[in-house]
Amino acid sequence: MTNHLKQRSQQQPSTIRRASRLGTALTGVLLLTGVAACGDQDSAPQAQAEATVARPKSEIKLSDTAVDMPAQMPGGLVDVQLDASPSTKRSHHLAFFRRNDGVSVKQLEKASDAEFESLVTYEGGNAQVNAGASQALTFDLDPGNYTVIDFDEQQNMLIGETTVGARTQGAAEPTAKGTIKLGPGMKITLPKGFDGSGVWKVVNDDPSLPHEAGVGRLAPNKTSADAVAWAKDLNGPPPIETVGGFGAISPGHQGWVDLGPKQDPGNYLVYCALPGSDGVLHLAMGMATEFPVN
Ligand SMILES: [Cu+2]
Repeated sequence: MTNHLKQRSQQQPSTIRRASRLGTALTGVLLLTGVAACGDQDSAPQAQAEATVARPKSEIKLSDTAVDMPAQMPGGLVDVQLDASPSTKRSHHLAFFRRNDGVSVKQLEKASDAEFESLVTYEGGNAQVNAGASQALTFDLDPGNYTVIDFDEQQNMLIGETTVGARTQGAAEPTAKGTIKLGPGMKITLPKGFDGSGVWKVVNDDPSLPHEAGVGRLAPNKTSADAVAWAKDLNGPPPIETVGGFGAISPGHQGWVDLGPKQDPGNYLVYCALPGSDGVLHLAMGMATEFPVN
């Protein structure tokens, strides 16, 4: 895993590099979630009665030395607040990996690129949090054992561990302005009126691949085609700067991200910079959709 990530970090400028790491690290929670939620709703009266349950909250403190996270987290929908210490000198990009049953932390650390994806479920993550800043996310976590990796720009990793317990039954989904659909295939579908601010739901509709929803600002006079072309060889300055997003999630999974206040006017992209098994970034295969901020 380490080599896999390092390799990408050396190739990619920091903004995309970060998003890609996020994507890789963060994906993976919602397949089971979606299935469970459907099952729960089979009993309509019960589901209605339970819909008043508040979503549980978890806080993760980020510093230069540790990922300070709860040893146990609730399963299902959970609001997660990432708070970066004002004194931290690194950026923080977290990825939540649920280790498949029986997979140890050591196995993950030793895994090759090809092995890694078969050992985990991508459960989501953030794009980047810097010193003194916070990020609000809502995950839909599958119960199990997790390795949470906090990457900085140089691909240094801080590793946290947590155990995710049973799903909170009846917790309501966050109120979102719409849903960003990842896949199927190298396609991102933005909801009508998507403006890159506020709370958005992200779902992975791909049958087999993890995807992320990075949000980036295009450099002046650059287009999504320029970003796609750049992602093919990563030569020269990136035409896009990451401003937020939700990390990688496995097929059938979902999450929510608060993209914050309105961005500066300009042209933006929602993109996925996860690498495929051949190392080619999904972005290079056209996985980006442009939107304006007026
Ligand atoms: Cu993708």
